[in-house]
Amino acid sequence: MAGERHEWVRSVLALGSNLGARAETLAEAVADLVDRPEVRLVDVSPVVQTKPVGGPKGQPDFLNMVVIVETNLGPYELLAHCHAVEAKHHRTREVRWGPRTLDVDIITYGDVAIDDPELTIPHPRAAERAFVLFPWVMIEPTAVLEGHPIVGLLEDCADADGVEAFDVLTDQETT
Ligand code: PH2
Ligand code: MG
Ligand code: MG
Repeated sequence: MAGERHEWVRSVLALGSNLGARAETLAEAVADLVDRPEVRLVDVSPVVQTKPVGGPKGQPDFLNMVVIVETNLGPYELLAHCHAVEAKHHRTREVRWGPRTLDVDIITYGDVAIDDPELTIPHPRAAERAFVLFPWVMIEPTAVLEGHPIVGLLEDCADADGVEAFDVLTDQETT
C-alpha cells in the first residue's frame, strides 16, 4: 500500500518476549523491523531479563530491549508494521498482559501525541516501567519522556528490582 509520505521521524520501540526462544526472537524481530527502506536502525539496547509486571501469576520472566529507529512511516503505518512483525513470530492475543512470543510497542514517535483506542503515543505506561526505561537509559541516558528525564522516572519504578543483565550468548542472566 502506498501510504501518505511522511517526514523522517525518530521513534523508540520497546520489545518483549517471555515464550519460546526469547533471545533469538528478539534478535530476529530487530532485523525484521528494519528490513524495509522506510525504517532505519539508529540504536539497539542490551537485552535485560525482567520479572513480569501484571498479567497472570506465574508467567515466565521476560527478555526486554529497546530499539531506536528513524522512519518515514506514519504512526499508524508503523503500528501495523510492528503488528506484522509480532504476527510473524506467532504472537497471539488471548490474555491481556499474558505470556507472548513477541510484543513490539511504540513508546515515542517524534514529539507526536496520539490518544485513541487503537494507538496511544507516548505509550501510556512507559514512564512507570523499568523494563522499558532501564534498557532505554542504557542507550540514551539523556532522553526525556513527556517532559521528565527518563533517569529520574526509572528511580521511581516499582519494578526496577526485577531487572537484571542478561547474556544473549550464553542465554543466561549475568550474575
Ligand atoms: N509487557 C507487558 C506486561 N508486563 N512485564 C515485563 N517484565 N516485560 C514486558 O514486556 C511486559 C510485562 C504488556 O505488554
Ligand atoms: Mg507491551
Ligand atoms: Mg503491545
